[in-house]
Amino acid sequence: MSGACPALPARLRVVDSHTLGEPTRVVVDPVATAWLTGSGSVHQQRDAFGRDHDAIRRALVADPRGVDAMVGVILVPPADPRCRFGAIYFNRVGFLDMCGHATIGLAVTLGHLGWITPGRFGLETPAGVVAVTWHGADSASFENVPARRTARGVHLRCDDGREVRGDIATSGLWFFITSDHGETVEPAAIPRLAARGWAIRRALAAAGHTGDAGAVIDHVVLLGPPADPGNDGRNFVLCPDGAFDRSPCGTGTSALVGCLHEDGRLAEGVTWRQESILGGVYEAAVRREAGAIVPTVRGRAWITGESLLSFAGDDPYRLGLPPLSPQGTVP
Ligand code: PYC
Repeated sequence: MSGACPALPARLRVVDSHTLGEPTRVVVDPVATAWLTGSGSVHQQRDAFGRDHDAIRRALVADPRGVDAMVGVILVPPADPRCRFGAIYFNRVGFLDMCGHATIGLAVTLGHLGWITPGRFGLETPAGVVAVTWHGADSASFENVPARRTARGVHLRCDDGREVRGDIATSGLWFFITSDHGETVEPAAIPRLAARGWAIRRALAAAGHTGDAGAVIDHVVLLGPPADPGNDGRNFVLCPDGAFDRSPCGTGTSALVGCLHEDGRLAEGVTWRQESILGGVYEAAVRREAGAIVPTVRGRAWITGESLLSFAGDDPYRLGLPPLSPQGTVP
């Protein structure tokens, strides 16, 4: 049960936050530098961490120390000279190339610690360079890697009999985005929305749809009208760990505004207010640069704790509980 993991210390400092309800845990303990066995780009360092220390990932964010939907962040030295920090993102089932809510949580955490002052800094992620701005207090934004739609109006026949049409798009992570899902996007429908999301994931896998280089399309965005007429839309986002995003999903909102722009529904520089299933709002916009669509997303995060996690040597769940359900798998 406990497994060996000599690189995991008995105590580890972390700062926790939530971005419109979606939790982030940033490791702020110097011991984490010992985990960095790789060199080169953040992508390469992330792969080396996954190869040599994957047990630490679950120990940090899975039960009993993590909470549902939590994304962890480990800071690494950036290779790109434009960047001040590098970030590795992960959840209880694996790694993420980029994570919008965790980037906002990271900026607010760095500000809270006094490691940055308000302003802009470069962040190297496995997906590429992201320009992050801490606006002070709870507010942060990030200019994401470009948004790209790779397939439009994809038809899927789900194993529950429903047929859906939607787009495959990316902006750091891979998404299937659809309004054609037959559900009401409201909190009372979360179990049905999650079931619909999984049915779509199975249909994507069965039909062989992937992102670049066979990447799994592991996030599903179900769109609906906003609850607040002051906003532009609402979403439910199913994440690969089986949790739904409590925030409107930073990378998902980036991919969405890219599609809206391509469809002529969102002009450059105009703000799109994206509501989450719980009602939290990201403000997003796009600009064009050398043909690419560059999204920016702004949101708010709050510190929820500064903790010293304990990993006692005789704790049978020192490395986290084993996966308890088929979440994160496409049966
Ligand atoms: O905000 O990009 C995001 C995100 C991805 C998964 C959970 N949150």
